[in-house]
Amino acid sequence: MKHWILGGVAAFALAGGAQAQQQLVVGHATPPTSHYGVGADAFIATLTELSNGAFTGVQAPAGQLGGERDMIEGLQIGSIDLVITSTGPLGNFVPEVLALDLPFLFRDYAHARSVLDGEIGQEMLAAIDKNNLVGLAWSENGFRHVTNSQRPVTKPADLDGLKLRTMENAVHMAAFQGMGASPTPMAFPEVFGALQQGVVDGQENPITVITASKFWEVQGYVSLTGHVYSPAVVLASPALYDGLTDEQKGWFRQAAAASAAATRAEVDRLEAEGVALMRQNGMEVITEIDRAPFQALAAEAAWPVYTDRFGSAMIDRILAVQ
Ligand code: EAX
Repeated sequence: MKHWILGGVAAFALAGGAQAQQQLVVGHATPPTSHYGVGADAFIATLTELSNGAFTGVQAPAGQLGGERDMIEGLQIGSIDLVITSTGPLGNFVPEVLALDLPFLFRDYAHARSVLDGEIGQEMLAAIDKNNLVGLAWSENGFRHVTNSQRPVTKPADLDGLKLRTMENAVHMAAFQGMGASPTPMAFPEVFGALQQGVVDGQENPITVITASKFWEVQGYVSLTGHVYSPAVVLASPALYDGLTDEQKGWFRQAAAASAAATRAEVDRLEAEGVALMRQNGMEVITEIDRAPFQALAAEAAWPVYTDRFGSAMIDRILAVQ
């Protein structure tokens, strides 16, 4: 009798009387103090607080779990819990999302955030959910700019012949092909080394990523082309998320919203301070760019990659958002 009671008490404690703690891992491709790192920390802190410690977490930064495409695949097979990623490779899994990576589609940050925080953003998260992923919230990477080691880029002809690393994204590759560069798709963890070795001459990324990655060590020029607004998204593995209670799912969504807010605030900070930081570290920053010729070539080459498959209704809806 005594052993049974003892066993019963122990079993009760293990069954949840004493809150079992689960440690999660949040993967992303940029340094731990980057805009994604700040977002990962905010996610973890918020979830830990809301769950009263039932869930804790650590970030796996800087591509420790692989490139963004690898991490998305890890979510699908359940080997990775949570990822903060750009939409770059996501279009290979959720083609509807390619609309968000079209060059020169979003007017500015306010426009992009209005779209993603509204019904279009919700529709895109629902499309993500249909592809063995869970889209928790839209976060942010930022407007992308061209860096290279060869020359200042002020007009499309300056891109001629440049070997330019792009994300593994059909829209981006078509855009740079159209603008005259030679696009090379590559996972982000390989980019710094490829630039250092001269495998590619340049790449394109937001100020957040250029500064966090210290690309000034291997790139002498940055041209503020702002050719693509690069969304980011907080994703969960269905293997993790589907096993949660409704209350716990609410905690994860609140934590994802806090993550996105922290990342956006860091993007705003670096948009204000990043040009000076890049110049202080030796980059020639070309700020005065006539974007019209870039826009004409990029849109003509890249938009059909999306519209041939989905038409232009979504584009028209995005353009109509104030
Ligand atoms: O999401 O691959 C890229 O250029 C991305 O901007 C980077 O991984 C951050």
